Amino acid sequence: MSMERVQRENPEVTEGGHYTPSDCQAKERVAIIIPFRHREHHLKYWLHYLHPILRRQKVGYGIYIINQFGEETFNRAKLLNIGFLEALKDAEYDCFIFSDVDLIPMDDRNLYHCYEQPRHFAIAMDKFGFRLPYAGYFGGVSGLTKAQFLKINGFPNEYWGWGGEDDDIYNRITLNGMKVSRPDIRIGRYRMIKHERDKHNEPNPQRFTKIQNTKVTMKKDGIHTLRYQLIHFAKYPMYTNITVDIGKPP
Ligand code: UD2
Ligand code: MN
Repeated sequence: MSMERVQRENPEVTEGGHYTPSDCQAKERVAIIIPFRHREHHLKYWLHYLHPILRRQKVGYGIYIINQFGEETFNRAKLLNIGFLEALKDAEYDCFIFSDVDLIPMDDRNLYHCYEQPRHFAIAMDKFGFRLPYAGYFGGVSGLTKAQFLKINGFPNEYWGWGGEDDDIYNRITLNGMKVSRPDIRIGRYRMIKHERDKHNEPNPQRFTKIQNTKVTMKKDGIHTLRYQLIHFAKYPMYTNITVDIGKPP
């Protein structure tokens, strides 16, 4: 796969990775936020598959790659929080879809827009035998309206390394009186591009105790207390790249 090919095959996508259907009025504007570092190869495939799918679904959207600067421990949820704020600075979005860079939906009927309740899209993954691994699973690809996101104070900033942040987000949703909505199990199917665990994203040993305390931590840790430094903002033909320094674990 090459970026040139993706560009050639998606001439309707405008600079920064934006698309608006030409033959209808899209119901909402969707920002797609991807946490990222050193996954250039996956990104090409993700763009290759997703641009045509989203176009067929007639979604009005923009693609935002939130790239963690430096080599400190990776922090997926904090990058997603940054994506929410930065996308809103760029355009008026009503809906935010947070996706791993390696997840490709297999069914066009899994519609990338927002729902009455926070949405979990990636419910049947090849690596889990196309089944939901556990009832409270919220990893991979999820979507919240601006109001739903603000209601839960965004995502936690304090999960460094692999794991737990998705369960914390699930807790925030249920503790705030909302319910996760999901597609039919036959429709929410995904393939994950095979990969090894990245460097500097080791499993977070604190994750088991942290997810027990969401009720307390969600009030003081979230979108309202987000701190980061913008290093670089650039619009490329197929996506917008935002490189950020998010610091390191305490
Ligand atoms: C699972 C979840 C994911 C998240 C993670 C725990 C699935 C399919 N996904 O993913 O949503 O909850 O567990 O944190 O079950 N990334 C980079 N560079 C890095 C590290 C991570 O770009 O060095 C990004 C990338 O978008 C990647 C995502 O973070 O897809 C999640 O990391 P992963 O793919 O290594 O973790 P995985 O597959 O276990
Ligand atoms: Mn993965």
